[in-house]
Amino acid sequence: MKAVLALGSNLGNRFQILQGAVDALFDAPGLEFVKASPVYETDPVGGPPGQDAYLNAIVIAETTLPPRTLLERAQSVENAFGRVRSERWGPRTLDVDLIVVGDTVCDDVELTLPHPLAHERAFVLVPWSQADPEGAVPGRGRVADLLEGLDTQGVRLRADLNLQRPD
Ligand code: A4P
Ligand code: MG
Repeated sequence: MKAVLALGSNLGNRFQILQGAVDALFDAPGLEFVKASPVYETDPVGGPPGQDAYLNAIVIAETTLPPRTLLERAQSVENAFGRVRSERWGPRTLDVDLIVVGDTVCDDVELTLPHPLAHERAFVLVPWSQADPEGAVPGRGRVADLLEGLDTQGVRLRADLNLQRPD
């Protein structure tokens, strides 16, 4: 199955954290790296006022893992980077969200797929459209079409930062 993962960081050495997350995510069987998007600097959406800007990127992968197992992998990588869960949408060293996993549709509190807000978030859709111009959110439509209705001003390319394939 194709899996689309969204990475975000707005605390600490943000780029180093994103690259470390890419390395850690693929450091075990069941998940194969396909492509990383460019890195974007993005205005925070939601959360407390005065948060610093995020770095966001999308990673495309192939997986044989059940979505739950993939979520556990994502959460253990978050934890490894010192993620402290305090405030919803608050600042974080690392956030790893599953955006889509194949055509899985599920609606649990613990795992909602496709990600319930991905289709309206420019900080997800802009990098995703660069990594995979044919990408689509099951039930919502093509990424390129979803982007048409969105304000993308708060999402700025950081051409100086490029994620490398996992080591
Ligand atoms: N969960 C359910 N579905 C999923 C999924 N598809 N992927 C559950 C990942 N997790 C999922 O998430 C809370 C719970 O969601 C988890 O326990 C998991 O079981 P969390 O990461 O602990 O908390 P959170 O991230 O603070 O809350 P939430 O609602 O997940 O927020 P989001 O949607 O992750 O948004 N602005 C910019 N510019 N860039 C960002 O990256 N990120 C957020 C966080 C807000 N604003 C942002 C950005
Ligand atoms: Mg999250």
